[in-house]
Amino acid sequence: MAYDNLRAFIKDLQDQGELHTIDIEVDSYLEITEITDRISKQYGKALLFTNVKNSPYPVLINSMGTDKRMSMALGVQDYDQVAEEMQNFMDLANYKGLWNQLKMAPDLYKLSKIFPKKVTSAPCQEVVEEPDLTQLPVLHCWPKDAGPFVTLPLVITKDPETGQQNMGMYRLQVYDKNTTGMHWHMHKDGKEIYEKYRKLGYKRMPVSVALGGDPSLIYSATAPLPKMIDEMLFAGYLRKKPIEVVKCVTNELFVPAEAEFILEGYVELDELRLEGPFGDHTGYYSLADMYPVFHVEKVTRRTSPIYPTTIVGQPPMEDCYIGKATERVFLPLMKLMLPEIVDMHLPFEGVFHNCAIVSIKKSFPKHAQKVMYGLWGMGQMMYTKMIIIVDENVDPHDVSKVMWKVFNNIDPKRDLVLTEGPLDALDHSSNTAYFGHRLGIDATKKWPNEGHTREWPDDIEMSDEIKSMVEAKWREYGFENDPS
Ligand SMILES: Cc1cc2nc3c(=O)[nH]c(=O)nc-3n(C[C@H](O)[C@H](O)[C@H](O)COP(=O)(O)O)c2cc1C
Ligand SMILES: [Mn+2]
Repeated sequence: MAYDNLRAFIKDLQDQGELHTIDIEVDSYLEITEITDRISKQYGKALLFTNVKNSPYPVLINSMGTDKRMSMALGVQDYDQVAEEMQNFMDLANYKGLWNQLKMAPDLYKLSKIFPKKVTSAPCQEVVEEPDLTQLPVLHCWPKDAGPFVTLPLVITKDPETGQQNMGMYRLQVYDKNTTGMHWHMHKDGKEIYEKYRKLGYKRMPVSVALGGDPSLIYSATAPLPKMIDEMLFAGYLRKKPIEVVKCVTNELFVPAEAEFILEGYVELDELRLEGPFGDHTGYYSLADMYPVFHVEKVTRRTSPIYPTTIVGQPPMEDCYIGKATERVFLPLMKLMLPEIVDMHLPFEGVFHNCAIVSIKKSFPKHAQKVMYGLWGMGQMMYTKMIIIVDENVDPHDVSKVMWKVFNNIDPKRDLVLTEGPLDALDHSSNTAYFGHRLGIDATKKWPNEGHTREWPDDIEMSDEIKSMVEAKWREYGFENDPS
């Protein structure tokens, strides 16, 4: 089921017993973080704070903080439902040229049903006002943060050459009433578009930021989509209904009509300012660095808007589930390019880009190495610091099993691959920002034609016959639980 907007999602969370409302006064300085962190670690409910000190607006947090709520946000029972349809979407979104258009005529009809739909009046423009970001209940998340940060923003930009919009989630450090940092990392689409404006000689680029909207739209801003795909189109696909968009009051960008707040403005192309530190999803503070500045010219909003946010820190937290959705939704695409992949697991502790465990159908010597290099060449997988490859009979989600294979199956000199290449901007371990060393671990069974001349022992496993016999007699042995 698609939600029209954030409040429809909140209502459903409430109806399903997934929302806890807190009406006593709370402070956006650290207190909301401490409450939410505890609830996250207990795998608890979404939280709605209705009475936040020094702000007229309520705060919604942890709304996608379990697999159940993340699935609700995507409008599905479980992630696999979305994964199944991913291929169709890529075919659709990638249509090019007349021949393809003709070939895909029936599909284009489908595309027309998910393309963002322009409207002329919108709830997100019920109120148009001068910016005062200090009115928003922006969280100062952690003690050593440089200030308050907007943590769930949908940053909308437009490619100056193709005219296509992009929507990415990049945190905003609030500096004062009308300026924030713009923390798009080096490898992201927002930054690439910024560089295009610079190269073309512009002085500033239009940027608008939406807060709120259908949760599938919020998710889409985080999804590692190929550059040519507008995240709003993807959101339309997820919700099987177009995202309604409205033109901004002060610039040419189209923003989600159902959002709670829109911050309209621009980024100067020759201005940088110190941004951070910020307690980040690695569980560490990301270091202060120079980033562009976002100047807000107008705030438009609903009459009674709700401020959506999240906190990141030591896992598990809400963003882990956003990442888990991405792991599941994008697996079919990876399989398209690397069909030998059976399954993949990005453990929470690896905060997505530090560890990928991948099971493969191994069919030729050094196949594991081929998959590692393939992944390091693929979109945002390029900065996966550690890739562990196991055989297809090992479930990558069973980390204990995986570690058993790693500890026992590897000859370190032969089976470890050390490469140098891009790392995520948040990596603090490398002595150089943005690049460093990555490790591949081939934990598969080694074959004679890979140079392993000794016999490789079998896994110890009981015969099916004895297993069935024992299962059948389980209760006769006096056990009351299931035999599994
Ligand atoms: C809660 C949250 C906060 C994020 N903050 C940032 C950020 O500050 N900077 C950044 O470059 N990416 C950040 N990301 C990751 C990007 O949103 C993600 O890589 C996305 O695919 C970028 O979109 P793009 O490819 O269109 O640039 C964040 C993700 C989440 C879930
Ligand atoms: Mn993008």
